[in-house]
Amino acid sequence: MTTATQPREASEKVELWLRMYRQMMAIRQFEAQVNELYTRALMPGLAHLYIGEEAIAVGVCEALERTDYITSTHRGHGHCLAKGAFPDRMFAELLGKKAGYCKGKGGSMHIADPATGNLGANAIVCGSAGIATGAAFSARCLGNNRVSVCFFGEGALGQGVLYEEMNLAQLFKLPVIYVCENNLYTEYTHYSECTAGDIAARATSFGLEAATVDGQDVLSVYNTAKRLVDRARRADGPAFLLCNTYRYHGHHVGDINREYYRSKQEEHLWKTERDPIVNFGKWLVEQNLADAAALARVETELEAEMKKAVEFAIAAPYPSADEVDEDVYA
Ligand SMILES: Cc1ncc(C[n+]2csc(CCOP(=O)(O)OP(=O)(O)O)c2C)c(N)n1
Repeated sequence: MTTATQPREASEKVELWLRMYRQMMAIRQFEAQVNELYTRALMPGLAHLYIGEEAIAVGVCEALERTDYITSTHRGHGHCLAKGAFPDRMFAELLGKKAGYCKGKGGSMHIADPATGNLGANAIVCGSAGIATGAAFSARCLGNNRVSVCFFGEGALGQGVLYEEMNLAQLFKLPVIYVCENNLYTEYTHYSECTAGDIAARATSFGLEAATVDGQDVLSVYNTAKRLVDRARRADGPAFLLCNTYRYHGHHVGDINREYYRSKQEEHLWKTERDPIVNFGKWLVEQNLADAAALARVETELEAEMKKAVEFAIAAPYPSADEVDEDVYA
């Protein structure tokens, strides 16, 4: 038996899937421009590109409300965009301009956007586990029903604070999800050389609900994240989501000779067979939900949008020297 709500639910799902495709492409095009800015020596410092990992930020953030919290990492542009930040203000931040999210004083690794619940990227590996858990604790105390997500790379598994936080979260049944993005390499070291045992079992040993997903499959990330977020919101406790993925570029934009720690064949395989955007696009076409030309248009539109955002940032003014000690707390 069909009901009147079924067509609406189906169309909402399609809308969600097309939005997820677009959002993944937006991150990819944003990051392509970051690489370009670095290569043209227009950006001070370095950046850590998220290309290849887009399905995780998008799948997880689509399972959240705008008012929910996230904390992010040094590889944080994707999380920030997926939670709803504006690309022009992000580029401005990367270029040290006053229009940036942190008035140009944070740069690539420290963008925060409270309006979208983004409590900030963090250059310290695992540096935001306490912040995300604290945000979940505040949500519990305030009774505002918000959920908190802590994104981190598998390198953070070597930091003791993660285990202190998971212990606390489980004891207090806090609404927090720890999302581990295992892109195989902690800087230039394969994770298997510095990570013993079963990763998800570390979380289950504290009693957290744990799940492992293919981080290149946005639907799998979204569906699992949604289940974990919903149960956290019901006060059923914290969770750990392990997403297996791959970064296409180097550890940072300057890491261009990667053959001493990973092979070209490995990179080629992930890029050609496991690409989250290409594969999701193929699926949308197979399901007759989009045609290839429409998806190509999405790419062109977003490329133009990101270039425009870069132009805004390049033209934007720097903060004046007499603002140097404003908004500085340490
Ligand atoms: C506490 C701390 N130790 C070391 C570093 C230097 N460092 C920066 S990024 C990084 C590797 C992080 O790897 P991972 O957590 O797997 O994230 P990925 O870069 O793969 O996204 C390291 C060791 C740091 N920033 N903070």
